[in-house]
Amino acid sequence: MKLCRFKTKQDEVRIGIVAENDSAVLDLTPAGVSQLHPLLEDDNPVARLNRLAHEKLPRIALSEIRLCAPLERQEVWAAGVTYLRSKTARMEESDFSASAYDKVYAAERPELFFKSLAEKVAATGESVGIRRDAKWNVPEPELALVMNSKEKIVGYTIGNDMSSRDIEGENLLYLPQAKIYRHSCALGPWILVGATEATAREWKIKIEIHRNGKNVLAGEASVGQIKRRFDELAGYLFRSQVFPHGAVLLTGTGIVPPDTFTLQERDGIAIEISGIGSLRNRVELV
Ligand code: DO4
Ligand code: MG
Repeated sequence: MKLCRFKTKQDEVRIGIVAENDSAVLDLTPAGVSQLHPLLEDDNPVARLNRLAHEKLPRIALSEIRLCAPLERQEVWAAGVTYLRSKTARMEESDFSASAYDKVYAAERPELFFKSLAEKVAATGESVGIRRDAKWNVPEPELALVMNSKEKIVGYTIGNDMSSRDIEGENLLYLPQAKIYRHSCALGPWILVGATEATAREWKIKIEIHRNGKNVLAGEASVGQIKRRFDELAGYLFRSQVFPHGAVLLTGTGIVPPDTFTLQERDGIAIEISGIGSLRNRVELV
């Protein structure tokens, strides 16, 4: 079951169930649902959504609405160096930080960092940013876990952890500047509710980057290559911490473009996760 936030032509934000092979949404407003939060906090969100889907609800074509980022007040966090490919790439990027990446990949405690406030997240169709003071900018296509306030993984969405690799490579302490800036995080297009970790681990993550009508980069990874279990990542995120509005956790990237590649203004980024859908953004200079 796919759950979305969308804006009507009158600019009203509503909650919907994505239906008919992703071509329409069922507007949950007449059923009294105006926020994601109560659905994500429900003891059995899948059963609740199945009941709602059987009610007589208005159906709106996807072409008639604008999808919003599928979150409300959740903090967005990210895990790093969860794929072998990410560890290798970061060790090559920086002599200075190489041993830190090597150690964190093997360590019991994962690397977790704050990524974004909910209101700063770009939705599908919106722009993602590359910093004007960076020379080497890349997308990081990642599976995102959607967790409620009780640490339960309720669903999944697609994330882009936009990063400036030259800033990150210069000094590990610059990580927040390499990772957290205007439009550095995109999430969407919606939340897939209820899949198990075993199912999610079968999914493929693909990225394509288009420039002036040409495909300039393509890459693929498998969710199954993530080294750590999802409940392990969630468990560390919630240690000595509370998330009253829930949290979204990006699970790390397994696709690293060649070192000669950097994003340019107006590039189109399409990230697809086989079980979820696709997240599409254009690049702007920020
Ligand atoms: O510490 C660097 C960031 C790692 C990261 O974002 C990733 O592996 O996806
Ligand atoms: Mg990342």
